[in-house]
Amino acid sequence: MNPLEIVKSPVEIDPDNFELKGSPVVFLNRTLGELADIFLDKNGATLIPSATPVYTVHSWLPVREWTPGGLFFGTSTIMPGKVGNEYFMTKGHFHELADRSEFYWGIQGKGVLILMDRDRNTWGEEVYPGSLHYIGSEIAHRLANTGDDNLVVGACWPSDSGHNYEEIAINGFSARLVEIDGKPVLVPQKNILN
Ligand code: PAN
Ligand code: ZN
Repeated sequence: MNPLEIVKSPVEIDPDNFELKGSPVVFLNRTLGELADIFLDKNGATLIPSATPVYTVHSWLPVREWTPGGLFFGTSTIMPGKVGNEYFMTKGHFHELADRSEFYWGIQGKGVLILMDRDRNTWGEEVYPGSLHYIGSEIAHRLANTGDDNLVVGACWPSDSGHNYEEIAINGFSARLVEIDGKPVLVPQKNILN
């Protein structure tokens, strides 16, 4: 950059679909085939084509991962849908440096941000356009789409957070977000496991 020059930022949010445009942007598409294990109803998952996109993430990583003091930015789009009566959702994770926090904010659609602390207490925050969410230290987080349209959520997290997916892959969250009588309800996992 030249002194006194006014330039455009290399990355911007597309106002039509909220995806990130520019460079460098990392794009991730998570299909049902690779996520089937996270849903309770394994049989229900086989009834949906495995190539069905469940969510996409566009991320701008302006610095190398693990750089202390930097920030990453992403927009996640969770598609509408259910496996059995469980809403389409993200894998969910603790951060690998588990004290690293994160902001989420609702941009489009409706859903629930599912949060779980280290004592395995799980609760949710409603996500809607304009909702703002501070995900504190040592809190696992997962997004679920409870609406009929795409749920789009912005996120900003420290560049030295990392992602610990393993713990959730093994132990899950202690509650699942399912539709009961047309409404989203967090149901303790032990009560719905066979
Ligand atoms: C988000 C998430 C994104 C996808 O950017 O990574 O919503 O969810 P999973 O990573 O759980 O698949 C974030 O929380 N970053 O830290
Ligand atoms: Zn995170």
